[in-house]
Amino acid sequence: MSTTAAVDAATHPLAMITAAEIARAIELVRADPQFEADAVFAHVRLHEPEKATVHAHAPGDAVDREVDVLVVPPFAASGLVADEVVVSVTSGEVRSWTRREGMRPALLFGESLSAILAVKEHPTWQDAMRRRGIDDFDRVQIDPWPAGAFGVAHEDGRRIARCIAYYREEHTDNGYARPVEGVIAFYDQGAGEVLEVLDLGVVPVPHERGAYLPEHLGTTRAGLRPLEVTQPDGPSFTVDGNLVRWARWSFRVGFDPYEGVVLHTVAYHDPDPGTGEERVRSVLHRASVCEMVVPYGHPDAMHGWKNAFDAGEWGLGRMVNSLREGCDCLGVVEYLDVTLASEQGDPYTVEHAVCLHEEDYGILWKHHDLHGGTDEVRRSRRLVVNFVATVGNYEYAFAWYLYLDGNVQLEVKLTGIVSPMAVGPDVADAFANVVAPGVAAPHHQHLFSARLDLDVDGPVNAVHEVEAEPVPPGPDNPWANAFRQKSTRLRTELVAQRDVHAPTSRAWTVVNPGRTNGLGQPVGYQLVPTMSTPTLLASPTSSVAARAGFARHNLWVTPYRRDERRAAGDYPNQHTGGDGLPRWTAGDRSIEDTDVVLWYTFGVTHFVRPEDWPVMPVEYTGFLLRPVGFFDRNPALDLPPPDACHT
Ligand SMILES: [Cu+2]
Repeated sequence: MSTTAAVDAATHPLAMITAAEIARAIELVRADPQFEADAVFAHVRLHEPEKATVHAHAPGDAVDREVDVLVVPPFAASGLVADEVVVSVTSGEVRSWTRREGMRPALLFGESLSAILAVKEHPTWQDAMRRRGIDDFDRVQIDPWPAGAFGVAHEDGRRIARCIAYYREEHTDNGYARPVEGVIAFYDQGAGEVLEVLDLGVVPVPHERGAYLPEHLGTTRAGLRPLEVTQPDGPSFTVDGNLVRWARWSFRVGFDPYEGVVLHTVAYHDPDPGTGEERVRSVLHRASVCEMVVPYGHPDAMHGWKNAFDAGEWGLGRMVNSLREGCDCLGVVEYLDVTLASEQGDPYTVEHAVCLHEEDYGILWKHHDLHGGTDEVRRSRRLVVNFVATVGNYEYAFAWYLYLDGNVQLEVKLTGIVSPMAVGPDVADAFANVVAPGVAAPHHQHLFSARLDLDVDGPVNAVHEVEAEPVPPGPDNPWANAFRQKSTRLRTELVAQRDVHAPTSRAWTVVNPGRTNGLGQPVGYQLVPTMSTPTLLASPTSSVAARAGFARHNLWVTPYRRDERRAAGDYPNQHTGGDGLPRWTAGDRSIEDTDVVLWYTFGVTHFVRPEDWPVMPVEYTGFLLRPVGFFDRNPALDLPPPDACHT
């Protein structure tokens, strides 16, 4: 046993992982005889405790802290394997060490850096650059991409990346404005060598630099005066460790290398209408964006293979930004730092990775009584938990909102720079839109999977599909106007693979059959598709349809299993498909009166506009969870009128 300084005991099973816990976990892994010299660490994260452990925990209880370490041994020695290790940093023992044969971790940053250096030195690649008039390779930006699974010889038994290139005249140029079309280098990340350089044909490198930095644009517009958010008495929320309390809500903020922010134990502290006593009512045990895929819809050899799994192949948490006050977040802001591990196992902290603050959100409710002469208005306010991931060219800002009326919302803001292609003059292309002279952007989708472990007043829940059903005209419908609310119980997993249907306002309600409200109705929360959302457009026979099976339907429901965490499985990188939701649901398990998990696929189909260039104004997607019979009446009735309304 080593002599490392003791790890401070965590005070809650869901507390965020600390630098000391990471260091201790790595020390334990390195000391194990199964550890191979020069192995690297794809992730080091909290091994989330069992639900029962979380529920049983009382303040002051001892906590056994387990840490997940994904070890990637040197490729030459062990081939294509990943070792899943669980250690207890509390007891100082390795709890399990599981070798996963044939599995590839997310792309490793260190290997991506090696790929860039190796490609630039490769004579075939250099010749391809010279054919495009590029002699100074320092001005070339190389982006390694996850290669997908297409049955090409390079994939077999290897971890590979496809490396594509962009030209930067100056260091701070927008590289994406000048794609170097037609050149793909296949890089073997395990062996550390370039396997092949493809040259699909020369297209001129676009000339415009696609500038967006103020110093390149010259002038900025005038006329907008300061808009400041002031909260003279401070914010209405508190943060204690990772426990947040605000306006009758409480929850814990977790952070995962792939999912980014995870909300744990989201509960509403509901005053009993009779006694006024506070009842802590569970809504969500855990909520996150567990996977996402960006399938491109262009059929040519340069772009047809692009299907980035930005969570599972890169890591939304690994790509998190530090947020800046007054820029990313406005108002009285509290930040959470997160601690991650480098691939060498060293802990590092991303400061201000998550921000929390309140936003005014217009009117919450209002009535102007024409007869009685009263006029009542209440302001809506929301608490936001926000983080931003930069995945290469794109930015994704994930905002979880909690509201005063019991609503919970996830909004994803898509911005950054679209992935472009260079096009010759006068080339009509049905699969891409021109955004600048010589530059087009292939059509693509961004499809997210939210994993929502709802525990509505407890874990035992049932799921109903609810939608409008017009009634045929007849004696029972003499005005031919009638429509009823149709509610269909979803009883098994295969039946519960459902799609959004806007004409009938289809939504899904999770109820607790054992708990009723004051009106005798089962309490519930409803998943509402508030924005138009597609499913996967690629053919069911495509590689991406097999690998991102979750994206073929908007809704999936599974019985809770702790290790069913990521919609495309734990190892989507170069996976040939079928893992995750399609595999788990193949047995068509019962989802009746059990602990259910909803998986919601949502997103956008992006036909890129000129206005999306050179940097894209935010496009929004997301969904809403709202109480349906969870309360007996408007839970925001007791809000005080705004001070300014007293006159
Ligand atoms: Cu897009």
